[in-house]
Amino acid sequence: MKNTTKKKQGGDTHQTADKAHPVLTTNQGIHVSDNQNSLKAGQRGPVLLEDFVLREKIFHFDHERIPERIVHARGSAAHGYFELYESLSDITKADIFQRAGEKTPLFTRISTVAGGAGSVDTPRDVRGFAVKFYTKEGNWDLVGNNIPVFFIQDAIKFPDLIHAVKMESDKGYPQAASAHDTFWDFVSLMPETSHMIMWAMSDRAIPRSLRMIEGFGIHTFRLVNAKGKSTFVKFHWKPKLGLQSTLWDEALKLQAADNDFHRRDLYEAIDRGDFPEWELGLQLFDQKTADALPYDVLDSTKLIPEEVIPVRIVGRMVLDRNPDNFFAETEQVAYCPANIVPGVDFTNDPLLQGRLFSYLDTQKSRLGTANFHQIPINAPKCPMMNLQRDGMMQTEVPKGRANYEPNSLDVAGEEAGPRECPVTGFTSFQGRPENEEQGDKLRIRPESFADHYSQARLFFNSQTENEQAHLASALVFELSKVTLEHVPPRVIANLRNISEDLAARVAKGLGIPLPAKAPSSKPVQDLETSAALSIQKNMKETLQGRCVGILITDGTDAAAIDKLKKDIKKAGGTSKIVAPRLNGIVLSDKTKIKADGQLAGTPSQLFDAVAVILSREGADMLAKEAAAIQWVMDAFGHLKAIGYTKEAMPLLDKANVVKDEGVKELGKQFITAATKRFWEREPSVRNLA
Ligand code: HDD
Repeated sequence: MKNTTKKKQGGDTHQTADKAHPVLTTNQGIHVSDNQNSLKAGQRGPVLLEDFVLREKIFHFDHERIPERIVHARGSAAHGYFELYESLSDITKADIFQRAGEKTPLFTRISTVAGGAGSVDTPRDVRGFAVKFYTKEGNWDLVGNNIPVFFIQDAIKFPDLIHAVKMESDKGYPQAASAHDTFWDFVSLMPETSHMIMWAMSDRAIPRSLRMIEGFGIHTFRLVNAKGKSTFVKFHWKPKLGLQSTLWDEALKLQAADNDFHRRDLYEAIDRGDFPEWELGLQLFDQKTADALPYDVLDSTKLIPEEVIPVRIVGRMVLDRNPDNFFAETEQVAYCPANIVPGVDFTNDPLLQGRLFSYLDTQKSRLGTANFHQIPINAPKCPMMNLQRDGMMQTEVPKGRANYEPNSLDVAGEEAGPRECPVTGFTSFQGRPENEEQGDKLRIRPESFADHYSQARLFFNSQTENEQAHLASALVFELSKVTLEHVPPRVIANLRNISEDLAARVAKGLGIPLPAKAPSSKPVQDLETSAALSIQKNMKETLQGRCVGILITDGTDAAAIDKLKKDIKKAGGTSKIVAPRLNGIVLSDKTKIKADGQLAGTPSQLFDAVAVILSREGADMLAKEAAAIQWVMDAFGHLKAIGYTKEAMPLLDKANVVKDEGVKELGKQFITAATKRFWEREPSVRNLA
């Protein structure tokens, strides 16, 4: 289906005269004689309406865009597979979890939430993490985020939340940013957002790479085995490259340096065979355990710390193929939390229940037809047949007249169509204890959802000192953009329930008095902290998946570049050469090389660590070049390792680089340093809240 330029059957008639290319045709298959000029009445005459080649081309172009997703409009995706490590047949009958070593194809899309399809990759935002498994029993979509909790508890608040965070409806800005009036107004009035706000203001929301984020299914789901026994489950994706984020100043500068930083990073990694990998982890627990927890497992603003219920690793996801076509695949893919397979089931989480309605509905309008499941990226890879018929853009051609059942057409020798199967068919789990509590119809939040602060406090207290400072500074930044003066005090009044220290730091950062504490409907508990919630405690000291920028210019020592590149490669990293000129850099041995990036367009925030290899003349020259000074200064300010040759010192001095643990002469020590960030440098380069 994909190859629209394929040859017609029956010989060579679809080949151009030079035989090098297939013949260009209209959508009706008519050969096009001239794709450069429209049909005119005479040489300089008007264009003729009868030019069907022109009309078809322009008309098709006019309709190329479809409505973007109302949320998660900007995303990047890849094909891959899931490989199971061990059979889970005792826990679930889902076919995908039966046989160790078996691989299931999948398509994963990672997205920002608030920005439009053309917005940048690196705003402060939650990242969507959606996986479509093409299992033998049909498609299973695990549609999660990179944060294990959500802003709200009930789906009825979702349109309000999204309206508040998206660009303000009168002004049309800000794009892809939560730092504005309406978002914080909403947050300040909705204490249930407290926990998620801690995550969204933490470094989780400014990831270094899509390959270095976790994914979470968020809701409590169920796994059901062949005997009908149910086990609660929370799904986790753990990146093999470890967790890593950027600093806020770095993220801001990345927006200017490369709008497509994450998309490019994912694409290039897969393209060079450096396939991103995540392990699938399960938190499994029974009803008794759920009942004993001090929070409700049906409440999506709560997580279960890994220290309380460990994450059992059961398989891995490898993304090993870029999409062939962005629109056909990444744009048209339609995930839906309601797509589950036998052996997986929902719970009564009211946020999940609302989601089960929303996705199919939005997709019918976004993709314009009830038949969007026929689009190749959405179609299951197992047999699919039913009696649904017709509708816009129907591409199947069902034979016969069996579009209803029961029918007895087979008695007359006709095709009778498919029938239900009680054995393999999906059956809903029976006996949810939550259902037994049912009584009157109520618009109410359960009392067990009422503690909005204890887990927010748990998150804040689980962060390192740096991370807490980043979080406080992020709140100061965001609230500084709020023009409604009554809103920041209300936010801080809520923060006082989470941490008095945090509230005081934010008030000080904004220069306003500490407001009275907001009332809390439940006493706030001091829950045991969880190291798993910190990024810094879970970063991997590695060059794998990381890139070192090497700044050179004319006269740079050729052997030094060569050795450094080899050392980086040996450590599993990649490197890119940056120079003031792209072509014809003349090295010490008079060889000429081409750089990977020109200095002005390749700032150091694009790299995880940097090296500066210069001749003395080169260093003196670059010490007068603002872009070079900024390059080094930013690397230092963003707490990165800096490797240097002695001759490069004039540039480092000009950039005020202080020789600390992260600043090393080129060699082994630099390679080790390049695997880390130097948090201890931060107080010397930045005043944090
Ligand atoms: Fe949603 C898209 C994740 C709550 C309604 N959502 C969407 C995507 C992700 C999530 C990753 C993008 C999928 C893709 O790449 O195409 N959404 C979540 C998570 C939630 C959540 C983790 C809470 C735990 N969402 C949520 C609620 C509603 C929606 C409560 C509505 C009641 N979400 C949508 C949607 C979208 C969507 C409007 C937009 C485009 C689409 O579905 O296909 O239906």
